[in-house]
Amino acid sequence: MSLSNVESQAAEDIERQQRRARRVRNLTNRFRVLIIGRANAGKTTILQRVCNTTEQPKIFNPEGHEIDLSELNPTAQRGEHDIENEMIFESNTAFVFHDSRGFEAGRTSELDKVKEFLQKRSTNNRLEDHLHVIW
Ligand SMILES: Nc1nc2c(ncn2[C@@H]2O[C@H](COP(=O)(O)OP(=O)(O)O)[C@@H](O)[C@H]2O)c(=O)[nH]1
Ligand SMILES: [Mg+2]
Repeated sequence: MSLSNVESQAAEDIERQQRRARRVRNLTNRFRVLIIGRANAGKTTILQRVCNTTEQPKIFNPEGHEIDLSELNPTAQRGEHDIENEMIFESNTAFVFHDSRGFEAGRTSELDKVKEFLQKRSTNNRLEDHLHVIW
């Protein structure tokens, strides 16, 4: 394939992805993103950029109760990285994020948790509960 072919193929792929993203956004007002990466990789920072904000995210448990991250205790620390929790920036509630610290070599528990999470989300009836992006 020539370079220009590769470029036009890439442009087409982007266009298709954009069309798909628009379709999902028309169907639901909550765009749900799972972000996976090591602690301190810069996940929260990247999500702030996506939402064009510098504010700290708010974290809610699956029952919708806010988790107070100002208490720097082990429970709050865990709360921030529990994949089940929802993370939102108040200035841009169109996005809902889930955070996973990723899979370290030799540890399968985190991977199992993500697999189970994906399985559960994909079989949910409500589109807004589905995951739309895994990053
Ligand atoms: N040098 C540098 N530091 C970054 C970058 N992105 C984030 N950081 C810093 O890395 C630290 C961890 O970032 P954070 O977004 O909290 O990571 P998370 O644990 O993956 O959510 C913070 O002190 C950020 O300011 C980057 O692109 N370059
Ligand atoms: Mg973070």
